[in-house]
Amino acid sequence: IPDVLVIGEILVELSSTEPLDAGTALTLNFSGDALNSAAAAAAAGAHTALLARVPDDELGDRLLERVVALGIDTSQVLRVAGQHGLYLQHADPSGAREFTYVRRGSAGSGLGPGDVPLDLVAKVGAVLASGIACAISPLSAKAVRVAASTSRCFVYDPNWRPRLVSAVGAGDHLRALAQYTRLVTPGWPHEAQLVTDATDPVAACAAIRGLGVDAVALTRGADGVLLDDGGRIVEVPVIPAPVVVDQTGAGDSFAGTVTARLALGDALEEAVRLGVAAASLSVSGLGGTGHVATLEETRAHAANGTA
Ligand code: KDG
Repeated sequence: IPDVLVIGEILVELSSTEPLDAGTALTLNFSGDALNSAAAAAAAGAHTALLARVPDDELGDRLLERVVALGIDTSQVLRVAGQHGLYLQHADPSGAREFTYVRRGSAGSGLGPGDVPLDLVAKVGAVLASGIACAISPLSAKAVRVAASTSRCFVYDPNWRPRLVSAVGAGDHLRALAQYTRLVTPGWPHEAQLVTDATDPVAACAAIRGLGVDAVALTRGADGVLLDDGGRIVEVPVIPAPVVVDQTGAGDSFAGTVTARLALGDALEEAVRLGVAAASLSVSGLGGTGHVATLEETRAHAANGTA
């Protein structure tokens, strides 16, 4: 039985640090928030499985080789006919990072409630899913809901992507899952404010708990994480990144690491500290899984952060 089950779509990633144009060189990799967070969970020491639909073609074979190389259990991956979901990670004309998706109707977005192995879901230590899995199709959103309601410890990362879902839609997904959620990890302010008008982070956490969530880890960029565990508030400072190449997947690394450590029995505050450290190390590689720190590296980095 895995410690952690991550639900979502694994994407083909084509990345460049340049704006897109004819002739732009792109690097092929595999990513998607579910893969990024599963990789982090596996690296954090948890037996981690991915529940995902993957096209039954040669590119799908290469994708799964990468999943296995990241230490992830593929026994819950379903091979199906269909197209890959793809995203281009590139710069916009101002140089800021941008994602362009080619994923509507993808095989991965066809994951449905009937694909969820309920017996297994009830037994795994924790289940992690994100707002992206809810945004890609109503069917996939239902699969997440069924898994959340069956899991003993459901972690939800809102991961709001305006190019995939409106603010109203993203807020509705969070509200629908709140009653099943042990921990939610919204970014401040945009993701938290999907469901609350609060302009103060502590008040926002209280409002989100009011929806039925047990604990909130509000990620505030350079201001660190504000953890509200049933009303007990803890500030967890960021740990400066030793090398910054690309922020993609940092939030996924945080969510995956925290979920893994919770499933393995760490106290929530300790899990969050390790999540912060793993996210800080993850930005040293290009793309969603460009650098996945080992638990040893993460622990050492966390210790530096508190020294
Ligand atoms: O968090 C990083 C993800 O956004 C990236 O890997 C692509 O999964 C992705 C998405 O749907 O945006």
